[in-house]
Amino acid sequence: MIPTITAFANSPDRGRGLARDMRVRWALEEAGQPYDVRLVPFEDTKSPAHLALHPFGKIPTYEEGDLVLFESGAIVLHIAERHPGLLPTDANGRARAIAWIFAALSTVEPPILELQTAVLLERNESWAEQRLPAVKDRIRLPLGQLSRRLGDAEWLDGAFSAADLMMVHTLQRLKPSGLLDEYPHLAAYVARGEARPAYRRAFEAQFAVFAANERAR
Ligand code: GTB
Repeated sequence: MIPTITAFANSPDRGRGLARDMRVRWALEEAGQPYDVRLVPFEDTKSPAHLALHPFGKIPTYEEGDLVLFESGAIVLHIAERHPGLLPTDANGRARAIAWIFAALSTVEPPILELQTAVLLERNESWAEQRLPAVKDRIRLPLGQLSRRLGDAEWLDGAFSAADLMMVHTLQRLKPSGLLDEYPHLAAYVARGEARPAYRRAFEAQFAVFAANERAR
């Protein structure tokens, strides 16, 4: 059965792969699983039809027959559990990969989101400039720890897995801040992820939406 995912019709990142449908597209490409995409205009994310799929009115969602999923982590894990190549086959390796997925989402990502909030939503506040150094330091702590653990290994724990997919996509958001460049091991790790053919295919597919919008203007 071909799953359908949702993505922004007009992603604010202008097709740079930062919205979270990219994680799902990338996992599906790694799995060799064809998929359909339903584009949702930003203003429709809170429509009753979309809220029926996603209780918080966000993208991505994933529909496969009777199954409807939301949360990019849960969707990627679902895909990884059903296709070979995205999770180790041994039980302990699998458990460790799932731990890294949680680490990406609940340890590394939250301070990165805080920086985005500070830069995008709070930039006009009188205290915005004062707050930034503390926000950046809260990112540097897990980044330094992650960088030391990764060292010059290719991937987090042996072969590439869904854990690397989630971590690479989480770290990518830091690129404009310059923070990633402070950690050469992590910058190289992200570049390795982006060089994967499945990543490239996923990126081109989401960029095509932006390119089509531009042509229609
Ligand atoms: N925890 C959820 C998940 O992982 O699936 C978070 C989903 C989420 O925040 N989705 C965002 C959304 O639908 C899009 S990805 N927002 C609509 C809303 O909140 O009303 C976040 C995102 C959007 C744009 C960029 N960008 O342009 O750079 C980056 C990330």
